[in-house]
Amino acid sequence: MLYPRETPTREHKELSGMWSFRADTSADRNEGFHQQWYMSPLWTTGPVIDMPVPASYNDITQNSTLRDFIGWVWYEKEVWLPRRWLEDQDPSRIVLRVGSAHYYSVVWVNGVQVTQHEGGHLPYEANITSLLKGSKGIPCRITIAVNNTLTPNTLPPGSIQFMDDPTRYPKGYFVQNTDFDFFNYAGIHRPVVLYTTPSVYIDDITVTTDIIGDMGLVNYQVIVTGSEYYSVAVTLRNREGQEVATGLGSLGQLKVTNASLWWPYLMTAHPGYLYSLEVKVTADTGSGQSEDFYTLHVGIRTVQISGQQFLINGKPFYFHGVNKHEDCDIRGKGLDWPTVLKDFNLLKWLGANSFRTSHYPYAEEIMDLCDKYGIVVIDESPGVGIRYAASFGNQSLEHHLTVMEELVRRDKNHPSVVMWSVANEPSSELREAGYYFKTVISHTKKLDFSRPVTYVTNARYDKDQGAPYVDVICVNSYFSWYHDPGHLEVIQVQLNTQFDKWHEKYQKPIIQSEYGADTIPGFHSDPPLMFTEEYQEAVLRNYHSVFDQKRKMFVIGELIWNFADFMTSQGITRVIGNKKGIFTRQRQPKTSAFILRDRYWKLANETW
Ligand code: GCB
Repeated sequence: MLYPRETPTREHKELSGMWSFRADTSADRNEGFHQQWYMSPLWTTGPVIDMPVPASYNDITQNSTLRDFIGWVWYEKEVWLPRRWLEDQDPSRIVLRVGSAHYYSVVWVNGVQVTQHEGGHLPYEANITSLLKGSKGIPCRITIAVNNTLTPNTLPPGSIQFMDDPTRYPKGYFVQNTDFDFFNYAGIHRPVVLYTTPSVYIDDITVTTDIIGDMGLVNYQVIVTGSEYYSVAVTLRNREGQEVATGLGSLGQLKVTNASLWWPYLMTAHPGYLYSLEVKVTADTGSGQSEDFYTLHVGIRTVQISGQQFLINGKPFYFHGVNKHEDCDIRGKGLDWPTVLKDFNLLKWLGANSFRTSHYPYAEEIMDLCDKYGIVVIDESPGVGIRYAASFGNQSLEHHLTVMEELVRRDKNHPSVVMWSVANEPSSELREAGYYFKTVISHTKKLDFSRPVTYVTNARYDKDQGAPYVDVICVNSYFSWYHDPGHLEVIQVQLNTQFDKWHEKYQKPIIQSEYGADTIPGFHSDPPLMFTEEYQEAVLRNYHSVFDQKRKMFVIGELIWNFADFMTSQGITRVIGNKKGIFTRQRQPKTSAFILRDRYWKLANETW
């Protein structure tokens, strides 16, 4: 599914801003469907409030019921479309696209259901042309019902627990259980847009690249929908807009002499070099000629695992970066440009060359910036907290395969994406996990042969059932925190053992995909005590000294947990969220940020 870009043949109407909103607080959370709230303006069904889109709804009001709400919420917006979109003789398609809404969505336009979608982190769209053509003068009323309930078969999984004891809980009381450590923010998290395409249109483009000597090869495939009679012409332009290669036909290879390669941040003075691939489709529609035009950024680079090394453009790449979350005050997981840019500026300041999209796919707008700035990405699916036995069953597996299809379809053309991660910390020691991960990983490799695939484990090296199928071992460990809390002196021996055992068994490159310690900014103690800035610093230094012994051998990366403090559900181990950030939730540095900055810049200078 192509990102909706404005081009000479495509128009775009962004629907960000204020929407009408109503949570269905009825006992069975189903009044909206019974009473068909989509049939008339939402305000006619009962009280509505204003709600910004994109944003999580949870932290927008002062109402704790809405903050912790589980069930259907209803969004509605009325928009006028440009008259030329609606004229009968105009053959363009009108598409409604939602960047993401967590978790289930059902969408109506003027009371007619146009689509539904399961999954909270990937886009979906509906062709609504036939509903609107000829409807001169009628506003377009878009209703989106969104439900955040997680079950053993959703991704991430969860379970609803009813509390039936009337002496302890009010009637009908239930809670949402999950096995992941971030707040289950919900709502319409990414932009909603209406866009047009011609009736014969570019449906998909797939690009893979290769390098031979100083020549870059760009293999492309264009899928056109709407007619069998069309021609495809492609032009590749450099940053200056000069044409560097052209091709005809929907499948082909472009050769770029003296190619400027896409390099990660800090591996060259000009990271993130992007060409622009212009795709033009001309079709005979019977009533005349139609043309569609789309441009796609292309980074020429290769990714390869060779022995114990991870190579980008044939050079060993060491991941020195972070794990992130889409998380911020007030807007929760809603796309927020100031936060996005601040985060990229902090990554650059830190000298971080990479991050993992822990624990779900991030906004497409963020992926575009990774391409542009040369930030390398391990692109993770929402497969976090797969810890219920039922979550390894066929229904879950089928859904996981579908999610991987949607994720690869969305992100396959990003040069910044160098590896897929299909899950984080599943119960991979369970017998069922072997078949499950073998299937998900081989499916992902069939979808994209050009990138390695992994998942992130915290199981023991001799218990993990999925490790035989991954290309890179990604291990999380929290020595002196969850294990032997307070005992900094065990870190080095335990970490050495961890690396050596995994390596002995699998002979694969290893990334330390999480390590860290909760830290309340401003808490100090020397000698270090848990939760102080000194303790976080000491944990980091102990881990780093082992990384330094092993990184010339088979350790190919270190990703701190976490870039910034983030919100979690309430619990006795979380003091207003997870505090393992090296930045606060407001993006101010703790002492550890300076430690890592020093280290990452040294690593960058030493390696290249
Ligand atoms: C982990 C999880 C991450 C948690 C982190 C922690 O292993 O992968 O989601 O937030 O530990 O701080 O507990």
